[in-house]
Amino acid sequence: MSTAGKAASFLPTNIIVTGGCGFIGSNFVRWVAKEHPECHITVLDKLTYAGNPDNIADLSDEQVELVIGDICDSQLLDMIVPVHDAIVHFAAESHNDNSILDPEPFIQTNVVGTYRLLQAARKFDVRFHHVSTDEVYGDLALDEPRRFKPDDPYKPSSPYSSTKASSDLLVRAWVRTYGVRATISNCSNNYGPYQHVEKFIPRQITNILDGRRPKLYGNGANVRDWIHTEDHSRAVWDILTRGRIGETYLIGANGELDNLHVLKTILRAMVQPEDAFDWVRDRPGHDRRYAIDPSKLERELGWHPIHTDFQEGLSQTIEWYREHEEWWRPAKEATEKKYAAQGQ
Ligand code: NAD
Ligand code: TDX
Repeated sequence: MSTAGKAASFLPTNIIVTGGCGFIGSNFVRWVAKEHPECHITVLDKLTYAGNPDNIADLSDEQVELVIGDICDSQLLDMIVPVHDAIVHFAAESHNDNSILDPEPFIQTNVVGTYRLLQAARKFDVRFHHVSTDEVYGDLALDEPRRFKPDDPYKPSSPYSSTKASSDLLVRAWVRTYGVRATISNCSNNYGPYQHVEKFIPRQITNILDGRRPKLYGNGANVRDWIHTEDHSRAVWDILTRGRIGETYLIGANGELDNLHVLKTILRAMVQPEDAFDWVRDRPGHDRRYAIDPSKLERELGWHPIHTDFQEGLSQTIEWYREHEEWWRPAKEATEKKYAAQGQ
């Protein structure tokens, strides 16, 4: 029997969050723990270089349990999935630059891992929400009035985005063929606390805190559509609990800004001269612009972003990195060494 199109409308009480020790996953876990204390959360995380158990260490052991393991491990999934009522799937290799250097882990985690989770969701009839990215739609020209819509064709450019696109297609097929109760969300660029120092905003903030110069790729004109990670968390919960099965929802907060503008905003907020940065080698195949049309999510589920003042959200994020040097310091040196080897 087809499940497509039906509203999920359920309140999960025992969920698995894959990748719950990463940036967005841990922010989601923290948000659910606070807003839905009735919901037990099992975090399934391999703790790659991007996963940090400290991100959720202060949450109650009774509500949040960490299982260290790989989403590709179907024996492990057979053990933990049956006692849960939903899987919220954040785990991924998530950094474009890494995918250009070595695509292999992206194929494994993003494609094979999603496949194994879908098989488990199917076997144990568990609700599945797949967290994906706007990058699956490719890029837009800088002057194009259009924004991405859920039914746009997939045109991924990088090894990362092509593996995310592949995983989305698997989810769509598992809904249609096997009746898996799944939804997909494709979100724009997130910012906020706990983001790895390899990513644009934390890299520049921690460079300045560390006495290094920020690094801007290409000509700085590339546009990203910024959303605070807490607004992303709320949208994922709304889709998980009230979204229509088989549907794709785009999550975005009307936050289009070019990279040069974002960098200058960081420099000003940190009382640095606006030209105190280095232009560095561009990313191969660098997507020009992402832009999300979130109207389906707003119309169907009544979701709206709360963090609408980017400058304010950015200032809070800068403060978080200023106050949490012990969190970012261990990864900083190796990250910058890797960039330097690439001329970035
Ligand atoms: P991240 O790199 O910060 O975290 C990824 C987490 O997944 C880490 O905790 C890591 O240990 C874990 N992980 C990786 N491989 C695993 C495996 N095989 N098994 C179990 N755990 C594994 O990523 P993020 O930026 O928080 O992104 C989370 C999700 O959101 C990803 O699916 C990403 O594609 C998507 N997304 C990210 C953004 C963004 O701006 N960062 C925007 C839209 C969508
Ligand atoms: O040092 C830098 N200098 C720079 O100019 C870095 C690290 C990046 N950039 C540019 C490249 C991009 O145009 O900044 C922009 C943002 O870069 P990233 O933080 O690497 O993000 P992006 O490639 O846009 O992808 C992000 O958003 C979509 C996430 O990493 C993905 O996981 C998500 O799917």
